Amino acid sequence: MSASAEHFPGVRTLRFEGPDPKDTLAFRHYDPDSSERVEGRTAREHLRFAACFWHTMRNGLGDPFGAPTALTPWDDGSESLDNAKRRVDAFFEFLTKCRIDFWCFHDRDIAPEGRTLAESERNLHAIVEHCAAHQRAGGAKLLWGTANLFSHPRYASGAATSPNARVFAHAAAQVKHALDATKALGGLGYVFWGGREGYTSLLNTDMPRERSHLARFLGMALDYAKAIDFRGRFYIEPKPKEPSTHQYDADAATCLNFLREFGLFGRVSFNIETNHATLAGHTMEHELTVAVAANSLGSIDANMGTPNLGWDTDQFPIDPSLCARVMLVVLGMGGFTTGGLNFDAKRRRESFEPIDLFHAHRAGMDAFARGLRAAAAIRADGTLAEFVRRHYRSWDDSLGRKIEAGEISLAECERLMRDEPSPTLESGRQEMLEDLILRFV
Ligand code: XUL
Ligand code: CO
Repeated sequence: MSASAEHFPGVRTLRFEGPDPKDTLAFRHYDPDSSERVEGRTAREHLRFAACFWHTMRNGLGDPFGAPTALTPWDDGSESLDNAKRRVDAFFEFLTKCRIDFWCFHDRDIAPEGRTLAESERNLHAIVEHCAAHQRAGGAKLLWGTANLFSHPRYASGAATSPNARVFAHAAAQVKHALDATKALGGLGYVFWGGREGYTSLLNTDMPRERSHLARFLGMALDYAKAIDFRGRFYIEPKPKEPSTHQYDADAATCLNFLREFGLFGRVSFNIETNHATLAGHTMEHELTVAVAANSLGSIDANMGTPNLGWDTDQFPIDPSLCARVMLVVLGMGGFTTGGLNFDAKRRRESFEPIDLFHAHRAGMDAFARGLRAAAAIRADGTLAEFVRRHYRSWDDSLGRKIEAGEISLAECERLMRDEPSPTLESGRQEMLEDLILRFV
């Protein structure tokens, strides 16, 4: 690790000041040093915040109509290894000052791509060593790594699902290197997000063949992880579209079907992202609930979108109500194990100063601390869980139990019900329950 200059001069390590802070950069709700426990863990142990290298260090904040705006005084704009190392230095300084315990990366975010895979691997290796030195010196730990299999023109028609077998092989080699890097950094997980693993037009696409190639690719990665004794957990990160018109990893239910179809169920779990859930026409709670029901929720990409825009705006999750609904599901599954809350989020183009990185992450961290507290209070209060239990109580009677156990036939149902008056329902009380949640947020 180079004895580097300070890249965020004038920014002090963020502190907790409570609800009425003097400093706009102080935590109001998240106290990383508090020993107070909810459901057996401190807020820090529950929330496991991560920042991502790609948006934090590599996103210039350009859009299709305008040039990048982000000010990055530590970055000389070159593809040199020295510049890459300086970005890493700035990133770890940011993580420490922002009190963020974990980080995530794509291979090509942290290290420049070379002319050959061998040269790219050498670059990656050099930067991984540099990151490892920061980690050893007390810096953040690696939540997960991944490979960028979507930016380079060779991946225009997909990577594992490319019509070209040599592109598949190139991508496989890239994943091998990315897995080596993730293992070297002690990564707790590895993500597959299928940006272009899908199609833009079915006219030129052999969908069944592409899906089987994707399964083969995952299987090869799992085999390699075993061979190198990489113990991290594999996650698929579902998303329905963008950049592809249709992605094969569209949503959690689609991915579960895919994993079961190809015998991969139980070996790969999910990294669920809020803005991807809403792009799929679901709520985040829906996606999380589907994943948890299959015992497959690993980690979360924490962000939010602007629903009326309809694309992946990757905004910081600053809505405590949303965070409470997310944390209700996370607490319901007993909390994270290898996963955490990765801010896969970028500042708006207008928030271009380095200090905005701190404002944005701080706001997201405080919103999740509020969400955690609210979710724990909702669970302690018990009204919601009791309502749901009572709503389904007929299933605990003898008829319900027999149906659930498969001990009653269609003909027997007919015999029992034919002369009974039509059953009546009880109210679902949706508005009362929505309001109940708000009481705790
Ligand atoms: C893209 C996205 C990715 C993945 C990692 O929408 O979320 O950044 O998180 O490849
Ligand atoms: Co993501």
